Amino acid sequence: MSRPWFPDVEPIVYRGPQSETPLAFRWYDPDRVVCGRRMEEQIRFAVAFWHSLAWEGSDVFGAASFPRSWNSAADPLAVARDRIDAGFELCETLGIPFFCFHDRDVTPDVGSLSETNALLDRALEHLERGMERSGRRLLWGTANLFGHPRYAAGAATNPDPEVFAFAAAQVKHCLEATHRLGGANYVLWGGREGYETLLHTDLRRELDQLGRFLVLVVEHKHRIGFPGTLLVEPKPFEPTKHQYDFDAAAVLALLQRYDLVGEVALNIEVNHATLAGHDFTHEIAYAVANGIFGSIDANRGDPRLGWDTDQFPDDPLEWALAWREILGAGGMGTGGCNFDAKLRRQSVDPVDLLHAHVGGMDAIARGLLAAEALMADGTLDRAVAERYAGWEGELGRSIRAGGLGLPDLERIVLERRLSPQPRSGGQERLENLVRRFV
Ligand code: XUL
Ligand code: CO
Repeated sequence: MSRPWFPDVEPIVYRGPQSETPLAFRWYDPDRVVCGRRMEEQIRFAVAFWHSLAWEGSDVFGAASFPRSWNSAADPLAVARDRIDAGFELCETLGIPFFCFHDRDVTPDVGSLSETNALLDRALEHLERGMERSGRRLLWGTANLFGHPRYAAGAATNPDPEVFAFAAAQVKHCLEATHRLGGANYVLWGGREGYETLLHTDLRRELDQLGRFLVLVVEHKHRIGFPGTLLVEPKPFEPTKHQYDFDAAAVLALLQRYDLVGEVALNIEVNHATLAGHDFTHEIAYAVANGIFGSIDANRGDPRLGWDTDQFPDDPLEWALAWREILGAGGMGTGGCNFDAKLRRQSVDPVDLLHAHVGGMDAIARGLLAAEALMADGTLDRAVAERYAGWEGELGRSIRAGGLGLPDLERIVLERRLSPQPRSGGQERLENLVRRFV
């Protein structure tokens, strides 16, 4: 290892729920088998290059507040190498197996596309060597199609086809880089794919542009033989007022309309779900129910602030319910839990990154253990099965099979003098039950 970016910190290990050591795991125990897989393989944690390495604490009101030695070199390639080394040191200290990056988290835009790509490729050689040495893997890569002013009016949905072309060229390069690095997935977050006002927006045209763009990415994935999963990450607003990829349901509609079901799945982010007015678990359940669950961006919002605060996860109950859906669907597949989460601006020390990840990892691991116990207990699943039991009976089965029309159903009600009575949903009883496991 080059030099220690996180000095005086030993690799963080599991010490159990009673431990009082601040930098230790109380719940995340990578080798413990949960629902048939080691916890590390079940959760598949990833460090996000943008929030944890590139970002230095700036916000819309103020400048960078974090001194980050790995970002201080004069030359962009030297910054990239230091940043990458710091990233692997962060992953190794935390025992996190994966990382995620945008092309522009590694190297900046330096003018022409060919110069920008050449610089990125040189930095990625260093990344590749670091992966080999450290055994860390790429959960996903993505192209930043929102930072540069050229994308102010969107990338795929820009009124200027030259911007569409530029974005397509950028994604081509980034998808190929992700493939070369053995990435498990490739993510498309809509960024500025939305609008501020309909006064200057042709919504129908922009939707078609977005559909076309996604089709081109799918085509190229097959052209180069990328075996990973393509993921779209829904978000309701921010940076635009209204994003076309609002939530899981809106993205499913896009996939259906542009014939992309089966080609693209979802990267669901906690804070994006809550901004869309949904529980995180709802978005997961909706994706699972429609066969498009892919991966997770782990974070949380603040219920009092209506924006994307991207705080580290802290609620095992929320995660227990999410895990119940994910485990029910057979697990993460190629996906994982990427910490799309950032420090608060006053947490200026590099060691704050370690505390943040430790807390987030423990919350998610504790939720996983709770979900396992809840499912093993079986009471909750039995309560759900019982609630729908009628649908397994003669009437329910006939309706589901599609053999009965409205006149048939009318006849059944009249002949059998049906008078269905309300039954308790038992919500409070079930809430108490779930709390026993968290
Ligand atoms: C923005 C966001 C992005 C995506 C990747 O809110 O979540 O970081 O995850 O572009
Ligand atoms: Co995200």
